[in-house]
Order: sequence, then structure tokens, then C-alpha cells
Amino acid sequence: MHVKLLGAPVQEGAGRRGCDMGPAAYRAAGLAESLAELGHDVTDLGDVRPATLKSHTHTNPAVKKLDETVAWVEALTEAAYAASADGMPVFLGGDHSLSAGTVAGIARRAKEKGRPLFVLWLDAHTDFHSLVTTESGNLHGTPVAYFTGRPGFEGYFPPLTTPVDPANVSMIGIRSVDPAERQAINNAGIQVCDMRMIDEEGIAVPLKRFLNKVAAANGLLHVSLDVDFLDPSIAPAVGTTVPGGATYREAHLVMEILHDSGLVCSLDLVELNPFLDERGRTAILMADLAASLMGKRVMDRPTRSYA
Ligand code: B3U
Ligand code: MN
Ligand code: MN
Repeated sequence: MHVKLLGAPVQEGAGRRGCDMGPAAYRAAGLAESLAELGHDVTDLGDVRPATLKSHTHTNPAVKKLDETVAWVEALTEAAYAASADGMPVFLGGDHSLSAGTVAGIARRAKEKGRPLFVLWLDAHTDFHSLVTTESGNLHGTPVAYFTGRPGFEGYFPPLTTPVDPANVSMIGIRSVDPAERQAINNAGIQVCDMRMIDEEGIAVPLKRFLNKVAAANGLLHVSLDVDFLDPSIAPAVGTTVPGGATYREAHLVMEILHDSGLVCSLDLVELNPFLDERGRTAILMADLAASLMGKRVMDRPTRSYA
């Protein structure tokens, strides 16, 4: 597999500074080297740079850093579209607002390939606010609403050429949802697997259910992994820690099952804030999870088919 690493040093969407150091931390953690050791052909395309700033004012006074976020979304949409022509792009974040761009660009490419795009959102949060409903004003809380075509971004974010069907989005690990998001998620019909569901049926069952759906539709799968999907005890380097997250074993299992499925076309690693890390342990864990997704395993076992 040709793996293309793209740094997306975006920090304006988060409430705390430091996510701009994420790409450098993944490089220091040896992500490229560990993927190359698995036999992949790895190219580091360097960091994407934001588009030219344009000035916008939103009627919701809470909205923060709108101009900067729009400039990133514009640049990342184009970068993701270009990088997904062949090989597997891996976006090194950067806060989660970057996925508004990466998913929009990948969706445009998937449509050209004649394949439906599915998105697996591994996160404590649903990130389903629009510019109108966000109360914190931190735009890392909005990407899923944008790329599924929810109203409330027109005139600000780049016009969306290819919205992702909300029925093709699955969220796993959810444990912090604002009331406006809960209502909008229900209306949109996005599948949410919250921590209660994981406790009751395990993490593999809902994941495999979703992968079967992707395979049956001959879909492409984009995975967006937020550091706060993980429990803060194993992944402290994130601005918005939420207790009760995925364990080390659950997270690796998800990555191994994703690898076996052969369905993943692109990956975001987001919300790593190296300023909050402890001796690089979160960066190393995220890099290791990416390696599990790319085929690192303990023992050989027969590949499962999903269809
Ligand atoms: N829903 C809240 C909290 C949040 C969303 N994403 C993160 N935090 N990382 C908000 O601010 O929109
Ligand atoms: Mn997120
Ligand atoms: Mn989150």
C-alpha cells in the first residue's frame, strides 16, 4: 500500500492551543518508520498550508476563529481530493475541524470513483453542531454536520459538492452530546454507538455490523480517530478529556478488525495536543493504533470477509 502522510497543523478549531504541534509529534513518534516496517511504501507529503484568509462575521456571537477555520477547510478539501487519487492518505492533525475538509475532499473523489463513501467517527463527541447551534463556538464541534450537508454553513464554509449520506456515518465511543446535537443526530438518522452500547454488546459487534453494510454497498470507508475516543488514563494529550473512554484493548481491536476488512481508504488522526502529553505516550499510542490499522498484528489469523 502507498501511504501518504499529510500534516494538518490546525489548532483554531479547539478551545486550547497546541494541536498545531500534532504532526511534528507523530513524526517524532516514528509513525512513518513503523508503517514502512510493515512493508508499506510511505511518503510524507509535509504539512498542508491554509488558504488565504477571508473575513467573515457570523450572527452567532459564540463562533470562534471562523476565518482561520474556513481557510483550513478550503485547503484541506483540495489536499484530500488530490491525495486520494491513489494510495491511502493519512491526515496528521490538528484539531477535528480539519475533518470538515478531509472528508469533503475524499467524498468528492469517492463519487468520481463511483463508490459510496462511509465514515467511521471514533470520538467521545458527535461533532454535529452547525455554526448556528454551537454554544462553545469551538468549530472542532462541527465537521460531521458540515460534511453531511446539514444547513447552517452556507456563505461561510466552502460549498459542499458531495455531501456524505448521514445513513453512511457510524459513530463509536460517544459519551458527550449537547442537546442540540442529540436532536439533530436523531433527525439525520446517524447511527450512534455510545459507551452503554459498547458495555452491553462489546465494541466488535456494532463495528462489524457497520463494516458489513459498507462491504455490501461496495463502499469506501474513511476513519476519523479523535484522541478522546480513548480513555484519558491512556491518552492524556487532548484538550477535552471525557472519562469512560475506549480501553487500550478495545482500541487495538477496532483497528485490527478495520485492517482485516480491507475497506479503509483514508484516515484522520485528530485532536492530539502534544503540549498536554506525558513523555509522548499519547502520540506513541496513536501511532501504534495507526500501525494496527495498517496491518501490525500479534499472530497471523485468517482474514474475515465482510459482505
Ligand atoms: N460539543 C461540545 C464539546 C466538544 C465537541 N468536540 C469536542 N468538544 N472536542 C462543543 O464544544 O461543541
Ligand atoms: Mn472530535
Ligand atoms: Mn472528541
